[in-house]
Amino acid sequence: MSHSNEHHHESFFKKYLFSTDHKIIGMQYLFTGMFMGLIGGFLVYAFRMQLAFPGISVPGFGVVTESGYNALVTNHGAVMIFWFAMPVLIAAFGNYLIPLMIGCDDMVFPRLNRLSYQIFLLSAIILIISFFVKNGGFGGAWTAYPPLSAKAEYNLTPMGAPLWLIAVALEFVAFLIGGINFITTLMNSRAKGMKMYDIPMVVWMIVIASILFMASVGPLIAGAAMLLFDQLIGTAFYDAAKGGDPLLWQHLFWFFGHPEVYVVLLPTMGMVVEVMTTFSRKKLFGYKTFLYSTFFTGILSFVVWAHHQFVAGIDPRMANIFTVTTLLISVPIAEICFLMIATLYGGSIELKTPMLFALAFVAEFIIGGVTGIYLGSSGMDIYFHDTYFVVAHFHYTFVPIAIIGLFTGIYYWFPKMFGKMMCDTLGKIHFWGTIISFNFIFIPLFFLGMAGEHRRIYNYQNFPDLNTVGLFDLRKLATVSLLVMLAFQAVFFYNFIRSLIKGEKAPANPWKANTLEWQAPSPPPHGNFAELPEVYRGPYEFGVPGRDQDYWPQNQPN
Ligand code: HEM
Ligand SMILES: [Cu+2]
Repeated sequence: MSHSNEHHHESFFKKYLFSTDHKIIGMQYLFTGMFMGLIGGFLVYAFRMQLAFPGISVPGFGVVTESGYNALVTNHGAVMIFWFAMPVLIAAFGNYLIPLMIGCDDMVFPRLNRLSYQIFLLSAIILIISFFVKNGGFGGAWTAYPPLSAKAEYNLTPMGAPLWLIAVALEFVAFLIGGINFITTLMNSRAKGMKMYDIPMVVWMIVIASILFMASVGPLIAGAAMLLFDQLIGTAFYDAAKGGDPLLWQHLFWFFGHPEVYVVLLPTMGMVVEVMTTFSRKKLFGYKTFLYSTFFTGILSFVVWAHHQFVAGIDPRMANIFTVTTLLISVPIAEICFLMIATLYGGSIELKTPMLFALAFVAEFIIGGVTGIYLGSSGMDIYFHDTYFVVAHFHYTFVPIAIIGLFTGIYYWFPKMFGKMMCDTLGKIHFWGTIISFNFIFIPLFFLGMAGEHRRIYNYQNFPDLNTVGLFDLRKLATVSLLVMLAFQAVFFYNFIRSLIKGEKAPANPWKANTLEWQAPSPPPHGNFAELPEVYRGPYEFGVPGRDQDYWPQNQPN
C-alpha cells in the first residue's frame, strides 16, 4: 500500500498531531525541544542573575530563594540534556533525516515512532508540573545523588523529587522506543545499492548514538526505580544508615551519564561533517577512520565513568585505571577533529551561516576537550572537582554540541524542511553574537574555578574568600554576557519566522549537496520520493575529475 494514497484527505489535527510521518514527528521533536531549550535558558537566566546580583528581584522571575536556586540549577541541567539536546539532536534530526538520507519512505515502525513522541511529550509535561507543586521543583542536582535525593527530609521537595524522577524515566522510555526504530530502519530500508560505506555520516552517528544510549540506560532505569522506592515507600537501597549504598547510585548514574555525552555529541559531529563537506566541496577525509574512531570512542565511553568519582572515596588504584581510560578517549576524539580539519584543507570554502556554525563547533569543542584532559587526571581533579572550572569545561562541550549543533542543522536543512531559504545576513549576525558572547560567559568561569569558586552555591557573599571585587566582576561579566547571548537568539527567531512566511522559495538542492534528501522536493511530500532512489556511490563525491559538475549525487547513474 502506498503511503500517499493512504493519507490523502486528513484534518489538520490528524495530520499534525497524530501523524505517523517521520518528518512531522521530527518537527514535533524539534519544536518541543526548542521550546524546552528556551525554558532551560530562562532558568539559567534566573540563577545567573542571582549569582551576579545576589538578592535582587530578577525581572520576570522574582527573588531567587536558596531552595529555589537548587531547583533552578537542577532543572536547567536536566532540561538542557534530556529535554533539549537529546530530543533535538537525536530525535528531531534522526527522525527527519534518516529515511530521507537512506532513501526510503518512512521508519520501519511509524506508529511506535509516534508513541515515542507522545511519551516524550508526557514526560515534558510532568517535568513542567513538577516546578509548580508544593515546595517546588526538585533541587538535588541533575545527577540526583542520594542521600540528598532519596529522602524528602533532605531535599525538601516531597513532590518535586518523585515527579522529576518519573519524568526522567519516561523520557528514557521514549528514546528507547525511538532508538529501536532508527536501528531497524537503517538495517532494513536502505535504498537499493546503498552499501555500508555509502551511508551518510550523520545517519551513522545518530544510529551509533542510539545504540550507545540503549546500552547504557538500562542500569539507570533500574537505579531510578530503586531511588523512587526509597523516596516513596521507604526502602533503603541508597541509605547507608540502613545498609544501603549511596555510591551505588553514582556508579549507575555515571555508567549512563558519561556515554550520554557521546550520545549527544555524535549527531552533532555527523551534522558538522555533512555541512563541512558540502561547503568546502571536499570528500570527507578518512570516512572509515572516522567511523571506526567513533566505534572506539563509543566502546571506551563505557569504561570511564568513575572519573566522576575521584573524590568519592574510590581506591586510588582504581582512580589510576579510570584516568588512563579517560585520557585514551581523547585519542579517537582528537583524531576525528583532525579528520574534519583535513577535510577542509585545500577545499573551496564558502562561509555561509551553516558552515560558520560547523567551523565554530570544532573550534569551541577543542577547548572543551583539552580542558577535559585536566579533569580526567585524578590528581588534578581533586583540586578542580565541583568548581566552576568543571562548569566551564562541560559547557565548552555541551554548548557546541547542543546549541551550535542545533543551529548547524537548522540553517543547513531549513530549506529542505520548510521549502524556504533563511536570510544569510541575519544568520551571520546571529552567529557572531552567539559565539562571541558564549566565550565571554565561560572563559570567566574557568578563572573563577581556578580561584576555588565552587558550583551549586547560592550566594558567594557568604564566603569572604570568594567575595573579592575581582571575582565579583568576573561573575558579573559572565551574567551580562549571558544576557547578550539570549538577546541574540531573538535574531534567530525573527529570521526563522520571517523566512517561513516570506523567505525566498528553496530549490530542491540549494547547496548542491550529494546526499539523497536533496533529491526529494523541498519540502518533501508524504512518502518522500516520487520514486524510491537507487544509490551508485558514496555521499561525498565532490570535485570528481573529468566531470563538468563539481558534485555527483548518490542517485545519479554513472
Ligand atoms: C549558554 C547558556 C548556558 C549558561 C550561561 C549556563 C550556565 C550554567 C551554570 C552557571 C551552571 C552551574 C550552576 C551551579 O552549579 O550553581 C550550569 C549548570 C549546568 N548546565 Fe548550563 N548553561 C548554559 C547552557 C547549557 C547547555 C546547552 C547545557 C547542556 C546541553 C547545559 C548543561 C548544564 C548541566 C548538566 C549543569 C549541571 C547542573 C547541576 O549542577 O545539577 N547548560 N549551567
Ligand atoms: Cu564523564
